[in-house]
Amino acid sequence: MKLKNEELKEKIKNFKVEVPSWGFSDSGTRFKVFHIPGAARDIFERIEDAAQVEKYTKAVSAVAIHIPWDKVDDWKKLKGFAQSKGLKIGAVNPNLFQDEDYKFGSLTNLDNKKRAKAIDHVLECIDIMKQTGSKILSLWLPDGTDYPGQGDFAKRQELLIDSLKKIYSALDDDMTLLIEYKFFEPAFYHTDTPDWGTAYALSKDLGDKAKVIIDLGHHAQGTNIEFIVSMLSSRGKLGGFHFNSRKYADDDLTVGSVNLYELFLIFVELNKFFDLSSGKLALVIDQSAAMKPKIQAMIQSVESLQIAYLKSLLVDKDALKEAQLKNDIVLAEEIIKDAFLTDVRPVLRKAREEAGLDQNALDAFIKSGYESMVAKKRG
Ligand code: RM4
Ligand code: MN
Ligand code: MN
Repeated sequence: MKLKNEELKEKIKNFKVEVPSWGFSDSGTRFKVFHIPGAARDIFERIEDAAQVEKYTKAVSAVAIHIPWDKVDDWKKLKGFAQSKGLKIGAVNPNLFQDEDYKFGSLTNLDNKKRAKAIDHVLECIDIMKQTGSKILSLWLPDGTDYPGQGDFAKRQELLIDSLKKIYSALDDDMTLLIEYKFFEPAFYHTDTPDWGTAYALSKDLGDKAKVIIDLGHHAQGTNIEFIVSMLSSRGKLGGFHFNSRKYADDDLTVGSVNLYELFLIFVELNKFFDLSSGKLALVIDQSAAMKPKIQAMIQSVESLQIAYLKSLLVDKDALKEAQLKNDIVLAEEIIKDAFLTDVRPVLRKAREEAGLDQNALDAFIKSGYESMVAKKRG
């Protein structure tokens, strides 16, 4: 059975994603940071820009923040500011990769003082969650080594789980710790949380409040991410997503720009375990469009997610099941492709219209003149 247009519209109206504060500021590569005129300079401007994405899409649930990049003196005030813009503070992301003391590791550092400093930083992030009403601690660990012999894997894991336990015990019952894995960068020989299996094992050791977050740019080329979704979800350990696109490395390009079919297949798998219109999974965009105008790039990403989601809802599940039972490989694949190749943009436009939005979000935003206004105001 395929979903009717009415059901699709209902689903898409309730489908919300978090946007990253860091996606609205100047960013670059390790070669150069380019300035985009009017790009947000602090968390207040980042929230203002996120509110633009919400204004034209009505698909933004919250703004994920990065500490200390988004640090303010008064967190209650920031929470109120976000609310005044119709937004919430979403996932809080500690930064364990930019302090001199973390050169040889943060949560795995052999030096007790430096390790304690890293733990304290994450505890500070939990305190920020309490003040802003955030329920998600999103932890990416940069720790690793560059050369064989540099570190002892098992010892580092021992220190890591010990640090994580201290962090875990500070979480409120309704908070979730998401562990984000990545197999390279900034370390190149090994990282301490390289893959979903390691993140899964760590989350198992910690308990129910710990889960795994998948970043689409953090796998070796060709990895079947849909399979990872299935493995983690069926074990109750998938906690969220960092959406972006990549061609070669952790490119953080706008969502759906390089491989929309992969994104669609991920949603097909997600739908088996979650109602994505329920807000239960932390769906976060993690991109930094170095060359594109930031808000336009974010609207593009939101739209790609909406399109991939709508297409995934079109898979005829009963027919697929039957084809699988008969081992009719060709038919099974055709059912998947049929959904992917359906143009869902008319449904999206209709849903937008019914929600009082302009049918073309990107166009409406560009024509609004917001970009030239902030370029003048922000200098
Ligand atoms: C990492 C990872 C994290 C993000 C940092 C900036 O590669 O994706 O989620 O916080 O980059
Ligand atoms: Mn990420
Ligand atoms: Mn990344």
